[in-house]
Amino acid sequence: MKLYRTTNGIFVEQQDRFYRVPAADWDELIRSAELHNRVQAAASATPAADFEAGNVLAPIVSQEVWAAGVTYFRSRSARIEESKDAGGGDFYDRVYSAERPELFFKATGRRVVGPISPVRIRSDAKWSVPEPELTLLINPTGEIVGYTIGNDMSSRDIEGENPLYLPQAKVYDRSCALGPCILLSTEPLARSTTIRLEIERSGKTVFAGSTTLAELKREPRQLAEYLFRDNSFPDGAFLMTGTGVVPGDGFSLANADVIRIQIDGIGVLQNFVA
Ligand code: DO4
Ligand code: MG
Repeated sequence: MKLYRTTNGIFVEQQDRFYRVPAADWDELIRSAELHNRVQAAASATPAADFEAGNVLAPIVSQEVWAAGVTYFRSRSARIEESKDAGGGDFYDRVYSAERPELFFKATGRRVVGPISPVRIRSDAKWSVPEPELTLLINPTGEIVGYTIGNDMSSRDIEGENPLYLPQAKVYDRSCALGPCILLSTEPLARSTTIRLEIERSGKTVFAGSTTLAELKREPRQLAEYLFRDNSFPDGAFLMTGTGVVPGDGFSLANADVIRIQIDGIGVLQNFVA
């Protein structure tokens, strides 16, 4: 079942049909211990005729967005390279193999955009990339209740200059995209699940790459458990699980680039830079 937040209410998609989901509001539904049962019940009513893809919003209101880093070997290597003048080799390598993951605050709902909307590159960054990431939706009790697609927009020159600049490289207006829906499931996704990134400039593909969850070094459940240690999320939280697709060092995003991220079983999140 895929859950959508739209300008016209909340809908669930099941077997290519859409149904309205009764709820006081998005936060109330996401907080609910009965989320799956309520959505399942909605999907056994009469299908709705008023779902429109153009009305889809980011699936977030009061949830915080956090992110895990250096969870794929590709990210470890890219970070070691970008931060070599700052002595980066050691700490990125150490966090890749440490038991404790790197977790950082990424965004509030206000900084997040949904599908088809513009993401931003920082005005003071010279090297910016999208990061396509499987993103967990975790309920207030710490249980993974669904999955969405995330884009962790990153300013690589700023984080590479000094790791203490990470919050500036990662957190700014429209630095995060989520959507288009929540794939509701408490089961882990298959390790063969593929994450694809395509970047288009003036109608031409300028980067394409992919990875699978088999390359993700950490278990999503373990990442969620670390996030919820001594930390409470009364409205639930999103946790991006890190990138395994990093364009080559010569590539930087430019204005009007189209970013397309596809994850098997969830769909496609498309945004453009503006
Ligand atoms: O350590 C810096 C950020 C890492 C990150 O965002 C990722 O690996 O996806
Ligand atoms: Mg990332």
